[in-house]
Amino acid sequence: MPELKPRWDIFCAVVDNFGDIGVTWRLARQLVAEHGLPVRLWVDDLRAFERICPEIDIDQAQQWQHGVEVRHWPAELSHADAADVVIAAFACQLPTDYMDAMAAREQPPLWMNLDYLSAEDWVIGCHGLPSVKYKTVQKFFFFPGFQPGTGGLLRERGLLDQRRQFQQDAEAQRQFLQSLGIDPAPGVQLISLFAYENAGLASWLDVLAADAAPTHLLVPEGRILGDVAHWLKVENLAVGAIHVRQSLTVQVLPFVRQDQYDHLLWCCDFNAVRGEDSFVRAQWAARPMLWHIYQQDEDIHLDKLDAFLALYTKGLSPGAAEAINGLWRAWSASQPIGEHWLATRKHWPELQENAEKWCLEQGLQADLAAALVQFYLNWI
Ligand code: TRH
Repeated sequence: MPELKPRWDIFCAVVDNFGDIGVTWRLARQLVAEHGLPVRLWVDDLRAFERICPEIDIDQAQQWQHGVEVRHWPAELSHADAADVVIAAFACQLPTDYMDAMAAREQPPLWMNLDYLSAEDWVIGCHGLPSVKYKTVQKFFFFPGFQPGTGGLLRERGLLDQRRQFQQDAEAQRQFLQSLGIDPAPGVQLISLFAYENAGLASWLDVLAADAAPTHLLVPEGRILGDVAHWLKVENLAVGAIHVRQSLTVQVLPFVRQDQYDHLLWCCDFNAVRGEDSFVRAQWAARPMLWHIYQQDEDIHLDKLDAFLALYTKGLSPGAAEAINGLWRAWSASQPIGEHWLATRKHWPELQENAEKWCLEQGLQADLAAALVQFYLNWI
């Protein structure tokens, strides 16, 4: 008799932006592709999903994409049979009917809360601990992270080899960039910019424009475009727009599918990223980067920023560490970063090396999907 695979349900409530759906979609695909598991992904906002996966039919309550059963999670969810493993992403509240169905099972499911990513030390102590209970069903904390003892980071099998090969293949990069309408001048510095609104942007663009070396800045459609338009002194910026100011070429890109975005990061010399998922993907690109952290109440995000910086800058010389700390902190506080950028440029080779080293080190950890599967195997 064929072995019965445990069924997995992942619940994703889209709070805002694309991080919630970005992470859960990646995880669902990986559990199917690499672990052969039957996975249902419940999403309350299919429009957000459609932005990162254009094949999504927003009118379908049930559809299959990349082997994942995608379910629209309606306001009222009844008659759902509970799976063997249930993941509530980012502390989303499961429907009561569904929790009742979990409790009604003969063998209660493994129920986990997949938390937000943080480099803070307390995460290690809390990862895997029991959380609340619903009737007979125990919930567990599952924390992604950068250090041993955490749940690790999402990383598909073979991703780093794929990335290396692509970065060594100038023609593949040229073709990819061309497919997005990007035709960089030879030797130009390529930078991608994905960020929230940021008053500090103008100071960076001033410095890039005045630099002797040319820069081609690639800006996917999104929240930062207003600040870019303001600096360019144009009314609005549509996809495909290209503007040149002294040494700086600014180009607006469409919002592309997740795998294309990865390739974009791999092509660039420097990536400005935000939130959670693009932040991790830029680390896998192994190039110097800048993180616009998601702002939280009472500035608790600043602790997360400092915790990550402490790990990321550990092996750097004091000058390079100071430059990166200054740049990242100023950017996340929407302060001018022109001077910090110039300081950072002075340490470029060291920062490139550090980005490679960090990626290698992180790549040695078990990836998050494998860690979840292992958690389940230890639990049964
Ligand atoms: O969109 P975000 O700001 O998401 C945020 C964070 O996750 C934050 O922690 C969370 O609390 C909040 O949402 C609700 O940034 P993030 O996490 O980088 O997600 C963006 C996703 O969009 C990521 O999966 C990459 C993807 N993407 C594309 O697929 N194509 C693109 O062109 C771009 C720019 C991004």
